[in-house]
Amino acid sequence: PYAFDTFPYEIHTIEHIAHLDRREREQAIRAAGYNTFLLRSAEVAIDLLTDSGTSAMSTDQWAACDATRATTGNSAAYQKLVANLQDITGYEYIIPTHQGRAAEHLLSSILIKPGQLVPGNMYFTTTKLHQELAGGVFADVIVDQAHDPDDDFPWKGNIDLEKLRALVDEHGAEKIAYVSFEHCVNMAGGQPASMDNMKAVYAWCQGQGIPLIFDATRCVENARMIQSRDLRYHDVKIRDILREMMLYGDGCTVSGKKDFLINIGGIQAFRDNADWADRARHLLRLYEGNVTDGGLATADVAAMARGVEEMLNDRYIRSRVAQTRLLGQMLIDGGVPIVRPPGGHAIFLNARRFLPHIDQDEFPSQTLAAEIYVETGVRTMERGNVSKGRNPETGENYRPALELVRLTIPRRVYSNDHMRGVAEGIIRLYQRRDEIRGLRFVYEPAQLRFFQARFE
Ligand code: PM9
Repeated sequence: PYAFDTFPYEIHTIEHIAHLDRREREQAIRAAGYNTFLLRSAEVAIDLLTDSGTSAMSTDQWAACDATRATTGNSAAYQKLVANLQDITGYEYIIPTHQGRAAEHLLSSILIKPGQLVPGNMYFTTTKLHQELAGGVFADVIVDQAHDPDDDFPWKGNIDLEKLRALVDEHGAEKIAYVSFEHCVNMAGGQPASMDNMKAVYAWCQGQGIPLIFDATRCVENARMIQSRDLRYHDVKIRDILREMMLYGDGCTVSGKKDFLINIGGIQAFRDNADWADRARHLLRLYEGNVTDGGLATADVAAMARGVEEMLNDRYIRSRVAQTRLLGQMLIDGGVPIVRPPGGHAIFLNARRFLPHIDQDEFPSQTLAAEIYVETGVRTMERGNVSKGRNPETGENYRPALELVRLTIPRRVYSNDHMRGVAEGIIRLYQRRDEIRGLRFVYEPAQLRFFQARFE
């Protein structure tokens, strides 16, 4: 039967975008130290830096913001947020935080004893840093396919249970703080985990007495991938898929700035461990704000309470993931090397294949992000060895297998016409790729260097 299948919303307010000429863009990127993070937003035509905090909110969300009274007390917005998320996740303890890394700080402080290992399906920058600050050591247990940009395996976010077993055999279960399981793994290219993998890993962890905590930042996109790629779930609602996914964990951290369709906010949640929840609330009070707002204004809590309802709209999430796939397909058709298959929130260019003549010591991903800006006015993000940093023991730059540039699509912001413009510009750049030269540091911060680093 015919199904009406367009974006399930219309545009309410518009914002004009910049139009700088090429010479102005060259000046802007030089002034920004060839770091796209340091460009001024007014200099950017289409902003694909991040999908974090960049969603267009709905009229209902703005109305919910407007209708709240500012209070640090137990607001109606907080009550609604807790009720909604208890229903969606099945978890009892729902604790708002001001964003994802605040939840990571709480979790790492509670669950990690110095010297313990934290196995995870690839690292994320802030997650790994908080694990290390708590004395933990990250161990990568993602499937091998995730490190190969050309492998079309549909579940590149899966944990390799054999790698996890080997780690526990070698060190003992008591040496493992918890398993950190990210949905739609960001650094792997927005690649999902399968339902079977979540179920199997959780069952095994339970047998070993090891907690499993999700990074559910992009849980809805992961649910959509399950709906489209796993035949058994084709006719199952996103809400029900998500509820099943969350069954296979003891809790989660969330950066609400992504799938929750808000500009600021996060969550720390636990299934039923009252002790962890108590300790999280204690730390929250100490470092962030009230336990009913996590340091957020009540209006932001209200926007989150409404956002978690809207994210479950099947038509919305289908169009969201389809838009990302469309951009990926246009680039593939133009011969541009991208991480395959296209992920949920972003398309990742394979900078090693785009710029094979630039050595990793000259930062191919950083270089490509800067060149894309000059060519098109589009802002993208480096996700290669500048993000990965240096090996603390040797001081050398890491040389990760994945040297990527991320084209991250904000939710409900750009049309497919914008995607066409992005693809055309990058295909044009690809055709003159041999002219592109590398970069070197002129300023390198000690931690999370990609945010503030400058190059020439
Ligand atoms: N991700 C992103 O652009 C925002 C800033 S870091 C460059 O992808 C995961 C999977 C994330 C994430 C943020 C955080 C931290 C945790 N987990 O930014 O603190 O992708 O809300 O969340 C960014 P917050």
